[in-house]
Amino acid sequence: MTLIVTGGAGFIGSNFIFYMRKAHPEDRIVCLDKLTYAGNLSTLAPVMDDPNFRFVKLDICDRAGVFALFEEEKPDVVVNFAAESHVDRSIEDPGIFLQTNILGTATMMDACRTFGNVRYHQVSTDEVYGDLPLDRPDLFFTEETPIHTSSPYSSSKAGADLLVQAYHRTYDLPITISRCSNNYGPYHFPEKLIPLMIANCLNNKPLPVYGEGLNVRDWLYVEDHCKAIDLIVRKGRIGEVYNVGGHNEMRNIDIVKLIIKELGKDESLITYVTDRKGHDLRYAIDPTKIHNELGWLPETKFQDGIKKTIQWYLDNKAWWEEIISGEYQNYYEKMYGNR
Ligand code: NAD
Ligand code: TDX
Repeated sequence: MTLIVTGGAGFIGSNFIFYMRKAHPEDRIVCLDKLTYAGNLSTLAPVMDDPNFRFVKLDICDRAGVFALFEEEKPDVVVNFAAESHVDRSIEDPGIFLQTNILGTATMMDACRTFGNVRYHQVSTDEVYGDLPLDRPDLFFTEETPIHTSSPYSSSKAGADLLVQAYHRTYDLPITISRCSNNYGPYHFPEKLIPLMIANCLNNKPLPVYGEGLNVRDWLYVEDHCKAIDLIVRKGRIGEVYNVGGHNEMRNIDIVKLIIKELGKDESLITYVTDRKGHDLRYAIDPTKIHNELGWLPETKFQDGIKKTIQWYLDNKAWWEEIISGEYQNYYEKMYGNR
C-alpha cells in the first residue's frame, strides 16, 4: 500500500519512516514535509534512494498542492505527524500553531474524503488532557479523560482532534487518533528537554531547568511509539482514540541529573530559570486500551533508552551541531537570554 506520511523530516516522523522501511519494505512511503525549522532533509538521507520512498516539500495547508499529490499518488493511508510541536514557541507566537495544526489537519482530511475516503491517522498528544496533580500518583489519563488544555500548542492539537472526530461522524472518514506521552530518542530537535540538556552538557553550557524541575513527564522511546502507530493503522478500530505511553514517569530534575551523570559532568551546570507560563505539572498515560485491544506495550526501559539516546547524540554530533549553529542561536538567546 501507499502511505503519505506528513512531517516525516521531523523527530517522530523520520523515526516512523525508518521503522516502516524495516517492518514493511513492500509499502510505498511518500513523505510530505514543509521543512520548517524543525524539518531536516539530511535526516532522511538513508532512505532517499529507496525506490519505495519519495520526498515532497509541501505545506499541509497548501490545498492545491496536497490535492495534486493525492491525485498523483492515490494513497491508501495518511499518517499526519506534521505540526508545530514546541510548547514554548506556542507561548511566544500561537498563530502558526493554529494554522498548521488545525487548518493543516482539515486540509489533509479534505483530501482524504475527496480521493476515496482514504484511511486517516492523526498523531496527537497526551497534552490535550491538560495535566494531573503532583500529589495524586493514582491518577492517569484514559481515553475518557475530558479535553482540558493549557497551552496554545495543546489547544491547537485538541482543536485538530475534535475536527478529526467530526470528520468521522459527519463524513464517515475512517480515522483513528493516537495520544502519546513525551517521546525521546534519535533525531529529537535540540529545543526539547532531553536533547537540549545533552547538547548543553557536552558544550559545558548552563542547563536551564524551569521552576524547581519537579514537573513530571511520562517518557516513551520513539521506536515504541512508531510500533504503536503501525499497529493502530493496521488493526485499530475505526473512529477510536488510543493512548500511547507506559508508566515511565520522571521528574525533569532527575532526568537532567541522569544526563549529567552519564556524561561525567558536574551538577553545578544546573541553572534554575523562570518557569514556563501555564506549565503542566504531570502527564501520565494509562495504556490499558491499546494493550488489551492491540497487544501493545512499550519495550524499551527508560534506563536503556536514555543510554541509547545519549550515545546517539555522541555519535551524531554533526547532525545537532549543524542545527544549533544556525538560526537556533537566535531562538536560544530569545528564550533563555534573560530568563
Ligand atoms: P517536530 O517538530 O520534530 O517535527 C515536525 C515536522 O513537521 C517537521 O519536519 C516540520 O518541517 C513539519 N511541518 C511543520 N509544519 C508543517 C506544515 N505546515 N506542512 C508540512 N510539514 C510541516 O515534531 P515531532 O516531535 O516529531 O512531533 C510529531 C507529531 O507528534 C506532532 O504532531 C506532535 O504534536 C506529536 N507529538 C509529539 C510528541 C513528542 O514528544 N515529540 C509527543 C506527543 C505528540
Ligand atoms: O529548557 C527546558 N527546561 C525545562 O525545564 C525545556 C526545553 C523544557 N523544560 C521542561 C518543561 C517540561 O516540563 O521539561 C519538560 C519537557 O519539556 P519539552 O521537552 O518542551 O516537552 P513538553 O512541553 O512536555 O512537550 C512534549 O511532549 C508532548 C512535546 O514537545 C510535545 O510536542 C508533545 O505533544
